[in-house]
Amino acid sequence: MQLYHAAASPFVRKVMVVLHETGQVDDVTVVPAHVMPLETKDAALSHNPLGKIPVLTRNDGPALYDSRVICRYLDARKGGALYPEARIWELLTLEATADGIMDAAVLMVYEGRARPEDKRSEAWVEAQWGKVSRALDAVDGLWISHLRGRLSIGQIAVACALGYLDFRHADRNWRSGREALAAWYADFAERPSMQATRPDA
Ligand SMILES: N[C@@H](CCC(=O)N[C@@H](CS)C(=O)NCC(=O)O)C(=O)O
Repeated sequence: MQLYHAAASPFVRKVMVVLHETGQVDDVTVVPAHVMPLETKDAALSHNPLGKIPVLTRNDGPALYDSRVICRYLDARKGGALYPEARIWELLTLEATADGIMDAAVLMVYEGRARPEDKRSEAWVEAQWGKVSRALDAVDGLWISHLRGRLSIGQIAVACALGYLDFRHADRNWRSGREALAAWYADFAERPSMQATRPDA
């Protein structure tokens, strides 16, 4: 299998953490990808018409995207422990919440990098941060109990979202007023799978 990859992408990191946690790192060859909303040439586009990464190519079927599909596929290959049936809808909603944080945080970066300066909107950037902030409050409150206990895709997704906030939006100080979440992340970030996939390493 080949994984279209960029170390800075929190969505790619989710997949990499799942590969580490399920013992499948050696089953995948990493292919560097250079994607941006205005990019039309990267090879990832030949596998994903949306032009986004991660993309996972397989020998026995069509390429898979996006990160939610790839993570579930990889986990299913190893027995499905990251998606326990008893809590499946809650975990998938938690994963969607974390992915939403990543979506908004990535769009904030694109606003500064991909859009010409005179067309950038401060109000739009702040509205994206509003989504991040509300979602963080929900994870720190409503969802915090789901971050405890056995490893799940919900935990991995939240950790990758928080890692991205540290990487790209450290000045926003997401930990402020969210002590429970900050304490949980300090612990989770020590896992070898998280250390091996740090975007700033
Ligand atoms: N929902 C997708 C989102 C993936 C995504 O937005 N990836 C970014 C990199 S972090 C990307 O490929 N951006 C290129 C673009 O938007 O054209 C997933 O979970 O895989």
